Amino acid sequence: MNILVLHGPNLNLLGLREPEVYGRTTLNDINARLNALAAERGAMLRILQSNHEGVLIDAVQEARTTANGILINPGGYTHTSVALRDAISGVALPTVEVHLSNIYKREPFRHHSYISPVAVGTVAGFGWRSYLLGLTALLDVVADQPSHS
Ligand code: CA2
Repeated sequence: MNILVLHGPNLNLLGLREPEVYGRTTLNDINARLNALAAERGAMLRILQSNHEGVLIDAVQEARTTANGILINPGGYTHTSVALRDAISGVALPTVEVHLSNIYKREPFRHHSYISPVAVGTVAGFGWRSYLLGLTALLDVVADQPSHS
């Protein structure tokens, strides 16, 4: 099973800035925990962080032929990007949206996600654990698909 993990803009700063909002765990720490979980479950991850919308969209499109599912924290693009949503909808791969923070507890502009309607589900508010919960759910969803051998 192959999973594309996407981290959106500014998530490269995790653990280095604003620890009161996003915690002290770095993106490398999260990626290591995701890889450990994937190994336990017999899955392979391709992990990419980008600050550029087009790079994220290209990765989603590529996943159509290389991955069985997508785990994504779209960062600020959650609330702005019709194009990223269209790409996810277009590849029709099971996609789980994750957020470190509980976006519904924050500013009103964070309460709307363009991505949620094209995701299988969303995990938000559990810090770095949101990613592990999201990956666990995604691997279960992919394994349940009739097409999965
Ligand atoms: O809670 C999340 O995971 C978010 O996707 C994070 C985005 C934010 O725009 C979303 O509303 C919710 C922001 C990521 C920026 O990460 C930083 C980390 C450290 C320092 C500054 C930004």
